[in-house]
Order: sequence, then C-alpha cells, then structure tokens
Amino acid sequence: MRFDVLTLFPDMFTGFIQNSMIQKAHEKGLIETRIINFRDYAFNKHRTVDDIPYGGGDGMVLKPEPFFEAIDDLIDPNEEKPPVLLMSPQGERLTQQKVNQLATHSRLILLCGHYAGFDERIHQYVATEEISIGDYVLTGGELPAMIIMDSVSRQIPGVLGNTLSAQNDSFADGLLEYPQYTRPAEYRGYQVPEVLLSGHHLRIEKWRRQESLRRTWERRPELLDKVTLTEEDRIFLRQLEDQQGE
Ligand code: 4GY
Repeated sequence: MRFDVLTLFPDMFTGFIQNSMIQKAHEKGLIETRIINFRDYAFNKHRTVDDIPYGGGDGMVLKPEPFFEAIDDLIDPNEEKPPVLLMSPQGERLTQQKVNQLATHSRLILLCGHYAGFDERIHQYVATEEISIGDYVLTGGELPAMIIMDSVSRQIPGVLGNTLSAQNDSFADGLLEYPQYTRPAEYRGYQVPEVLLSGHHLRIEKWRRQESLRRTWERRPELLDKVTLTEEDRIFLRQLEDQQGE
C-alpha cells in the first residue's frame, strides 16, 4: 500500500510514521508513505495556498491550483486511478467496512485541508470521495488522514505481528469485543471470571460470544441488526431482554 498525503503541516506526520507498527510495516516494505506539502505547488512567489471567499464571509478558502497541480504530478495517466480521499465532516462516515474496502487498493491519495475549507472544485474534480471520521469539526484533515492510514495499514497482511489479531477485533464480526483479562487471577480482590481459568475451550468460546453479544446489546444495540445471529445467540439475547424488566 502506498499513501500520498497532501498537507500544509507535514511535520504532524513524523511522529505518527515513526510509531512502532507503521515504522515496521515500512521497514518490511508493506507500506510506503509520501508526505507532500501542497504549498510546493502554489503558483506565486509568496506561495499562497488560500484566498478570501467569493461572496464574502469568514475564513480563508484553499485555492484549487495547488491541488490540481499536485495530483497531476502524482497520477500517471497510464496507470489505474487511485482513490483520492478528501477529509471532511461532510464525507461518508468511516466504518470498519469502509476501512476494509480502502485496504483493497494498492494506493490511496489523502487530501488534508485547513481554514474554512476547500474551493468546491477540489471536492468536485480532484477528490473521488470524501471521508468523515465523525460528527465533530477539527482544525484540519491531518488527524483524519492518520486515522485512515492507521486503520487501513493494520488490515494489510503482515503489518500486525499476529495475522489473526485484525480478524478478532471489535467489528470484525460486527459485534463489540468480549472482555479480556491477564494475570494475576486476583488483584485487590478483583477476580478474573472463573470460566477463563477453567481451561474448557468450548465453555470459554461460548462465554466470549455471549459477552460480545451482551456488550453490543448494552452499548451499541443498532449493530445487532446487521449481524448474522445463530439460534443460540437469539436465545441469549431474548434472555437479556427478559432480564431487563426485572
Ligand atoms: N470530522 N472528518 C474532519 C474534519 C477538518 C476545515 C476541511 C472530520 O474528516 N475530517 O473535521 N476536518 C476540516 C477543517 C477544512 C477539514
């Protein structure tokens, strides 16, 4: 996977890229990251990247030229066009499903804005899609871009030490994750659930499934509508419903 990031704040990415997992993935040649300051593509000698909005109003708007020029430089017209993702609260909400879909590409281009936003022509003619990481407003698209890079990278085979860990996460099967414990079995009187110490693999598996269901039902009930449930799952959920009234 290759990530090309267009940003005015390339330094924001240095700590992130030096982070253990991402760094190791780089060393293994599994990911490649290019951080490009789109100010380098500004037209005039003052390297202006923003201007006042037509029609008036607050804030500065990012000019179209640096984005169009940078993209022309990055994309070879003979190659398959990579997705160009623009980070924006107006975009499609990022989900694990979306992350998995993005991870199927060999290359992603990420556009990070600032100030009052992008000239609409960047949305229309440079970006292929807009992605939002959630319903809140940040000062720029850099953190969202890192979130995409992080979540997509860990879906690439070999990036995580253990290839199974990405499959076991919350959301892998549409449910929240079951509670995890490690030693000691008792700390300050707080006990690890008996079943986990029992060594009965079938009982443990059943308990974990039920705790995943319980958590999802308690915290994110809307997720249950999208999950494939077994008859046993349904019986357990019905029990939770029945207990609720008591
Ligand atoms: N939320 N999800 C988000 C954001 C900041 C002004 C355009 C978000 O993705 N991006 O809040 N971005 C704005 C700041 C320019 C991006």
